[in-house]
Amino acid sequence: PPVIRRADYRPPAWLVPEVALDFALGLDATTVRAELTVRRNPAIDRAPLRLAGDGIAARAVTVDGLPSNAWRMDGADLVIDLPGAEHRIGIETAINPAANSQLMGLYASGGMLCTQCEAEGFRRITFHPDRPDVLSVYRVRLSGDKARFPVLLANGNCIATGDHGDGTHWAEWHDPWPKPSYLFALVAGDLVATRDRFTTMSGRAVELAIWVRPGDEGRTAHAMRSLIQSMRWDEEAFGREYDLDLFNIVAVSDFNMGAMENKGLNVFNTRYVLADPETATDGDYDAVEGVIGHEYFHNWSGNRVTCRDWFQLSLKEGFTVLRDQLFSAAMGSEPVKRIEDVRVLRAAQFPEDSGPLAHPIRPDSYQEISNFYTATVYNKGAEVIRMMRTLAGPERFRAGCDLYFARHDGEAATCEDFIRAIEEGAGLDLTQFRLWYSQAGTPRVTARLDHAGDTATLHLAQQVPATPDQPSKQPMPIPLRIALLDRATGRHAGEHLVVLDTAEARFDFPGHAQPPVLSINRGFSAPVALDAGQSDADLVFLAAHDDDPFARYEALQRLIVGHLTGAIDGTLDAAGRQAGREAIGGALAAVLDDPALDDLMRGELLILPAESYLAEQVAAADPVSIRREREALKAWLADRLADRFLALHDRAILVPYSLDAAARGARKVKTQALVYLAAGRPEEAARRAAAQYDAADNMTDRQGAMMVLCGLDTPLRAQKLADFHARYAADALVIDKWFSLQAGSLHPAALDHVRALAGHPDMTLTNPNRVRSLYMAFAANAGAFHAADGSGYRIIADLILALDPLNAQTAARFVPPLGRWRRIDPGRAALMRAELERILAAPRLSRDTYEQVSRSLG
Ligand code: DPP
Ligand code: ZN
Repeated sequence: PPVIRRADYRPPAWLVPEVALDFALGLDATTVRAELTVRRNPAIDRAPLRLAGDGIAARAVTVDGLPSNAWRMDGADLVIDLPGAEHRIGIETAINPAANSQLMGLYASGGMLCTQCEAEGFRRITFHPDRPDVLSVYRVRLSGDKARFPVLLANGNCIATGDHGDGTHWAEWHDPWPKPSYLFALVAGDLVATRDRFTTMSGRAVELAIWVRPGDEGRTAHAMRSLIQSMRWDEEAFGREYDLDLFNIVAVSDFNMGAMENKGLNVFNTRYVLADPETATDGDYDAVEGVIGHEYFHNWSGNRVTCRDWFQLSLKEGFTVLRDQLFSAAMGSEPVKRIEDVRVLRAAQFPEDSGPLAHPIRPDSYQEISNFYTATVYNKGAEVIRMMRTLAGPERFRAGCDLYFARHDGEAATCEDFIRAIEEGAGLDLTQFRLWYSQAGTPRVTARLDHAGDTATLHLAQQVPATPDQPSKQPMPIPLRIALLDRATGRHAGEHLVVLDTAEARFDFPGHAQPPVLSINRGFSAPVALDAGQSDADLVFLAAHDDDPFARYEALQRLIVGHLTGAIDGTLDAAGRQAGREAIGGALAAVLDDPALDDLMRGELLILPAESYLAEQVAAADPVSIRREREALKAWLADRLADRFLALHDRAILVPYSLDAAARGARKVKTQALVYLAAGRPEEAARRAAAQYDAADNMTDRQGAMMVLCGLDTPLRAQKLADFHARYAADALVIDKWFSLQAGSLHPAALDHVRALAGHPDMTLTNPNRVRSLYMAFAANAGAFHAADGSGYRIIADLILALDPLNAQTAARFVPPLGRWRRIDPGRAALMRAELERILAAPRLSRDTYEQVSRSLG
């Protein structure tokens, strides 16, 4: 497949100011009549009109209303030689939505029709330039069977409806805002709406509707509340107002992504819309709020200002992730949200950045753009913009954003445009900062604190590791929030922002008669890996006294990571192991006892570093010893702190269900206590988990109890799994949990369970949520996936081969776990490579999977 390069960008030869689409809808036969008004880009002369297609054929072409044969196919492109500067092109195509298993373009899902066009799905509907720098005003006519498709939706406003009198009806939609084709959407089906209204800051009344299948309307309240909060927050925090009279959200069961920000018609994976206490966990509630916010915020950061080309994806995604993170922080606990965001970054993005698929947040080349909807583009992209905000301060950052929106409204912009607007609006020089956009790899920062006389001196050094295609790197500007804590009082005289922008630097801090304790990268001000070489005693001190909640969490994490990596790589002797455990036990006892902590934060502090993060800390990971050492520490802690964990569970189970922070916190620590007890007191844990399961009046408690039981060898495990399945057999999203719980469990036979579940009647390759529920949970379960005989790798490789012809985008998402082979012990690495090579040898591999596998072997 050809390689597309950022450096090769050329402006479009033809613009398409208007698009009119007429759909005669049918599940297995839909006819599309498109009329494009095309205008020659005066800057580029003589180029023919080139329209992209994918798996479609033109039945007829007209030019200025007359049948034409001045067109030809060039590969998948339709090319027309046009004499003038402006023409009207008519094209008729026919598609079969029911046969569209790729879920790109127009497809059928459970009897309804819907679209997904980002990034390049529109060309599966009709021929079009289908590039984000071609913006058009759309007029869309939908007609179809009244009984099958009583609801007909598209972008913008509904301007007319009618009945054909023959059992079919029609609706006409007009979107006044010029948009790129990837934001086009239509939905047709038997849907019911939950409705509300929002009045914008300038007084515009907006009708809100969330469309779901009949029967699901009782589960939309949280999504609607989140939508209204998003609309209000974007006005207050960013001055951004909604711009249509209508905002529609539709929930769809078969969906590759989480959701899609189509103008005025967001299409969502059901899992990010539907929530009620019986079927959704607290984590699900947060995810709904976050994704509703994310897609809504795209209306400005993505739709009003879109991307010039797909290399600029982080322009909208990194920025919008930052916006949704700030929103969720404002709706709940800011420190807890920050800790969660960093945990996701470390679990998903750090491994990407240190592996064969590493790429800058603004990539330089791709074969298939779907492969670049990554944790790097999204989550590291958000961290990079967050650093600009830290450097500027919130007010000046806001001024930069205001300038960006004002300057580029209605345009397709670049990352460079964004940086320049922040530079000018916020008054920053970001010359060197641009390296964050071009260099891949997680910088490693070393910090040492000296003390002499009354001065503390901070020595900092940075190193940016080599990544594919980028063997040598330049130093980047790394903003580090620091504080120097007095050992006697635990206080400090104020925070400093130091910027490390050279390979090495020193910073002097006078006024310290005694050596202070260094608190560094507070709030995770820079997305770096830090080696601060601090003693266990200092880390225990910080875990107890640091006034920055993130830094407090981080001190505890570093204490535990230091101990576990020593245990994993065998550098820890028996005395060191005991001393480390005592230090961690003491720090966690303090966390359990501290009355000033709320339970949400306590629950965060109790979460041990993830296996994937630990694997990042050692040169060649042996997943079995990582699992063994982590579980051994857990068991030791459970034993040492057993009374405290039992008391915590006893206290937490008395708190009645509600969505307030105290009740959510109680639910979090309730299951945390069981997680520890399961390692050290498995029988007690099983008994309590079964009781928690039986008494549960909400999914958080039920799933937490089920998770603990799934990891234990107890007859209660099968018993409660059967009950869970029977209870929720009709609810796909909960059955997804049933698969995930088993595939992700600590049970020694988890791999056998996965093999059996692959043949379960509820398993299907046609629903991405279901596929992910089993196989993603499995691939993330290091103890099972990395079975020494390679059978775990074979399961994932077989899945990729089976899924690739059906749904290439989702299939390719399973390649990265196999691509980690360089960081795994040599025996396993060879088995992982062998599976990648087996995939690569398969005939007719999709571009998506081919690119990921070949890069992974690279
Ligand atoms: N729908 C995906 C997102 O919102 C891609 N734009 O991130
Ligand atoms: Zn997005």
